[in-house]
Parts: sequence; structure tokens; C-alpha cells
Amino acid sequence: MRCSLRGKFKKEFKFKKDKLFKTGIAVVGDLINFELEKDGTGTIDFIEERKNYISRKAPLAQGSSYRGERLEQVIASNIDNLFIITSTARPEFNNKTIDRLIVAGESSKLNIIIIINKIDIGNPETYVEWSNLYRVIGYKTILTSKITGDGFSEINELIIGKRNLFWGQSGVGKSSILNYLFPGINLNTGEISNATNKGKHTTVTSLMLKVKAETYIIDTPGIREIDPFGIRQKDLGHYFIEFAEFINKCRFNTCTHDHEPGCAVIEAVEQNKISEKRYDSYLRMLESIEEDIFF
Ligand SMILES: Nc1nc2c(ncn2[C@@H]2O[C@H](COP(=O)(O)OP(=O)(O)OP(=O)(O)O)[C@@H](O)[C@H]2O)c(=O)[nH]1
Ligand SMILES: [Mg+2]
Ligand SMILES: [Zn+2]
Repeated sequence: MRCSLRGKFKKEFKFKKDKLFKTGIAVVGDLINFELEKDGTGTIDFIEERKNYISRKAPLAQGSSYRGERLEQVIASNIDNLFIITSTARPEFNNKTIDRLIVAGESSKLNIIIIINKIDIGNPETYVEWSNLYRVIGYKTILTSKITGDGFSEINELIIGKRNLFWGQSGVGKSSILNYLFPGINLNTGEISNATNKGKHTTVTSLMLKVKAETYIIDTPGIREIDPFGIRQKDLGHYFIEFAEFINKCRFNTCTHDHEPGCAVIEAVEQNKISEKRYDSYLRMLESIEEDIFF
């Protein structure tokens, strides 16, 4: 049903100086009431409070207002599972992006599942090593390929009775995976650019579909960049879940695990109890928070 928003919502969200606004008034996953108009369209007059939602900083081009301020872009709401989709190659596997998506998911308290797709074209040594890294931390990790059919039965079991969000870079195979699971849905899929090995942003709007009783999937447009929204430097470590057992042992309770003496996280990295690759991601994110005027 095509719906528009009642004017009152737009007023609430109108931009004012010195105030942060969300860009999504009604987003995929929201529960709403609408009034049926004579022309068959609907007018949304009520949006239920969100149980949860996931967001990122809006890309600069559309979200900046002045002096680098970044608005929050809500991706979807009322979600149970966040499937983070990556690929072994074409586009190249990118652990830094996974770690950013994990931070967004953890800060929204979602159940996170990591999918490494296209194992038919990847190097097994590399993708097995990466999947083990995330599995050891505690994340369910699934290796998939639409060519070999690997991994799909596992996804199928996890989605039952849940609202499932599929998120990741363009071209990793989000829409292809959903088409494989539910052949009738016919989502658009696109080629990978031979020049850049990147996706061409085939999916342009998020779409939620009911695929079984009480079971929903959400296909989303591929993202170019992901900066989680609203995360403070001192909180970032909490979203790297394997840091948890060390964080309380740092000498200073304001420790950002960057340079501080007596940091138990740094010590754990030195003793190989925390992966150096994950710690690198952490430091990179910490830096990017610092650079922003608004976190
Ligand atoms: N070799 C191989 N190619 C795959 C696999 N899954 C998807 N692809 C291909 O990857 C390309 C991109 O797939 P899409 O499903 O459009 O990717 P997407 O993540 O939805 O991309 P956006 O909508 O742009 O975000 C297509 O050419 C697919 O055929 C796989 O398991 N193996
Ligand atoms: Mg797509
Ligand atoms: Zn520390």
C-alpha cells in the first residue's frame, strides 16, 4: 500500500540548528496505522514506538548540514537478527567493514550472524581463518555460495519466526542469497564491475517481505561506508564483545584502550588473547569518532 505521512510528522522532524535529527520518520519495520484515502493510497497517522532500530551516520552528501555535522540514518526497526553479509572476493573481503557493522548491531542489541558468501571463488585458507576468528569471539558464522548451495539450510533455520535484516556492502550477494532461499521473490541482482570488483548498487530501496508465518526478511541497498551513529569513545570497547573480560581490569576506568598505562585490553592483545586485526579495527574506529564534531 502506497502511503504518505501526515504533515504533523514532517513538522516534528524539520531541521533546527543545534539539534540532531533522524532522517527516517517511518522506516522499514515500523508498525504504523494509516487511514485509507479515496484514491486507494494511505496516510500514516501513527507510528508505534520502536522496540529497537539500527542506524548509521548518514552519508555526508545527503546528511551534512553545517561544519561536518552528521545526521542519523535509520536503516530499519523492530529487528531480531542482523545478518552481516560479506564475500570472499568480488568485492574483496573486508574485515574492517564487518567490525563496523558489528558495532552498529551490538549497540542496538541485535542477534548478529556473519555470512561469508561466494566461497566458490574465494581462497579456502583465507576465509576459513576469518570465519574461525569471528566464531571464537562468539559470533555465528556461516559460509555460503549460491553455486554450491553451502550454508543455506543453516540460514533457513535461523530466520524462522524472526525479523531478519540483511546488510552489507554492494555486490556481496544479499539479494542473491534471498532469491536462493525464496525463489519466488525475484529480487533484482546485479553484476560486479570488472574494473573495480565492486557492486553497482543494484538494490535501491529496503524491502521487507513476509516469507513464512511470523518470518520476515529485509533486503537493503548495499552500503559504501558505515560509521555507526551515537557511539562515544569511552563506550566503543563495549561493542567489541571479546574485550569485555578485560575492560574492568584496566587501571583507569576512563581507559579508551589506546595508549593508557595499565590497559588490560592492550595487554590481552600482546598475549594474543584478543586478535590484533580486531584491535586494529577498534583503533581505527576510535580515531574516526575523535575526528567528528558529533559522535
Ligand atoms: N560466484 C558467486 N557469485 C555470487 C554469489 N552470490 C551472488 N553472486 C553474484 O554477485 C553479484 C551481486 O549479487 P547481488 O545479489 O546483486 O548483490 P547485493 O549484495 O544484493 O548488491 P546490492 O543490491 O548492490 O547491494 C551477482 O552477479 C551475483 O550473481 C555466489 O555465491 N558466488
Ligand atoms: Mg541487492
Ligand atoms: Zn584499557
